[in-house]
Amino acid sequence: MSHFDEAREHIAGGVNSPVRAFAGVGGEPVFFKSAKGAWVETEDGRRLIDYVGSWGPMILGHSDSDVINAVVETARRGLSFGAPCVLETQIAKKIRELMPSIERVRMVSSGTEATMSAIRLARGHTGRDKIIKFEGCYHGHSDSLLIKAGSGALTLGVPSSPGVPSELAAHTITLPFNDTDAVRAAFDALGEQIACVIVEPIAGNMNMVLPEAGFHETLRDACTRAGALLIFDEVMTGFRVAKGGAQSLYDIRPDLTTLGKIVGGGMPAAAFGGRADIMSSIAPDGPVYQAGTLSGNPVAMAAGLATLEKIDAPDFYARLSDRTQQLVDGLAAAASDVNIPLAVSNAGGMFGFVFSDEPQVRRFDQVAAANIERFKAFFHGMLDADVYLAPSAFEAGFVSIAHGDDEIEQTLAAASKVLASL
Ligand code: KE4
Repeated sequence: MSHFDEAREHIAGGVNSPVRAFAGVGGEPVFFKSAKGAWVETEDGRRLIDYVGSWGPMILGHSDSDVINAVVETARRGLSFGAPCVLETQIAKKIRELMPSIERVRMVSSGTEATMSAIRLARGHTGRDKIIKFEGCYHGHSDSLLIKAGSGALTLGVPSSPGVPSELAAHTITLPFNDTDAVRAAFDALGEQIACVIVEPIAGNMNMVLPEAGFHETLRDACTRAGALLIFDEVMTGFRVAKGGAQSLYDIRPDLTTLGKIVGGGMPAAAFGGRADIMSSIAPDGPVYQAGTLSGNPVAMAAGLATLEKIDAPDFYARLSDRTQQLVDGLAAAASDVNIPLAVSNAGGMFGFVFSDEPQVRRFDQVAAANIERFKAFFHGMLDADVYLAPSAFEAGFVSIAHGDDEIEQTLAAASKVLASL
């Protein structure tokens, strides 16, 4: 019996999060046993170069000794208190130092919780119900965000999952990413009803899609004019694409930011925060309720704080960006050598590649129209060559500071062979 078969006898779908099940690429998922630096060791004794990094948190590489030591030392003093501890204040100060738009922060335990709370806060603070999100962006699995576009551009949303009441879906408007005309039309039609816009400032859940020039400025200006809040969902991009996240790359000051992944250093921790006047609406200061037994858990705070302190090192992002650029340039060259159309993108330690004829993908429909079967074959060819990529054509990839020349060269050598075989 395989690990997956046994897991399926006890765990729904055999996994605790759907993307891990390899449904997007076929075959059985790889079971990890341990990980160090850029490498993971599987239950069947293989060593793989890892470009998923737990979907983003492992920017230092797996099992960073300083993070592990911080976790162990903190755990020895107690796993959870349900009472304030200074570690929570220390990481809050560090987050604010790295992201000045965040004047007050609230720690939570997952990105879903962060975005769900930020949406409720935006609705409570503005007294409005409607929200705008973008096609291809994922913000976790809370009801208001599991919504896809209705039949028309401005018709209100429909659930993208059973279990989401249609009445709730009706308050979510889904627009095409990078479509500034659609944004303006939505605000012209519904501006005073809109509580917020939530956006992945660099989209990482439809592979990787960069914003076009002017897109974020249009969002910022439309929200300001209408009295709506701009929420940057930086769960993935925060501390990943730059020390100050995507908001520092595009020089945009969102009203609220959500964080996850790296902020927890691999432990269950996430956050939302932003303008002090808005955050004052959150309980206990304000009427918008939000809570969590393990919010600010000391062991998770220790992992996150140790991580944020290490990424704040001189030239950390210059080195990380160079490594990622080396990877995507190599992938593009290898595909070009065998006349396979491949659109690549990267920012900081995040990258994407789409088997598309488009030189750059800018919208979800372009990613959906790409050659998914070719992606699946590439994924498995690379896995056979001991390179672990995200098991879905709709996910981004992640490079850690522990990925060195050897790992990149081994990856590109494998890619050349696999691409030539497609
Ligand atoms: P979590 O609830 O999974 O911690 O975070 C939700 C979330 C929110 N916002 C963005 C931009 C995200 O990318 C995510 C979660 N990302 C996925 C990978 N694309 C997590 C992997 C999974 O679902 O297992």
